[in-house]
Amino acid sequence: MTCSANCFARPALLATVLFTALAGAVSSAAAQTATVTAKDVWVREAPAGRPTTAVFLVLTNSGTTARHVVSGATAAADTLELHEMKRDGNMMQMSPVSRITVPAGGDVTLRPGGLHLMLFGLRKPLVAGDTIRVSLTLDDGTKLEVPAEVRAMMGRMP
Ligand SMILES: [Cu+2]
Repeated sequence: MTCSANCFARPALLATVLFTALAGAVSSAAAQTATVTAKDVWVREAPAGRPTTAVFLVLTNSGTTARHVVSGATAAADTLELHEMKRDGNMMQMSPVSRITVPAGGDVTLRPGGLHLMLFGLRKPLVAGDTIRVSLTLDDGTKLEVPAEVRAMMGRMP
């Protein structure tokens, strides 16, 4: 099924509100310890004039409860969205997702052609070798602050 960004907007918002309410109710008991860590964090370089790019990383959950990335931000761009890329017939199409799950005792890899963090409204060119800081918010309210190394990536989108 083909789906534009619009189909995601309302259910995603509702899910976020419900989930936030639930998380608030249980947060005092549940998640006092950060169990999710990030590694291999990088962002595709973006020359002057290019308004978007994407961040890739591996998230590992050492806990016994699945955790979900629900939002993110970076000073390097106006907006950060959680995205996935899927094959739709012969086309690769990307769309926003409301959250990215990090399974209990497991990991999830954000990579070109799959899940990624999409940056919109880049505030300056990103040059290979530079570092930007990315903040991710989990469903239990914890935040993950990680440096992302700017790397060149030829030929592939995003
Ligand atoms: Cu994207």
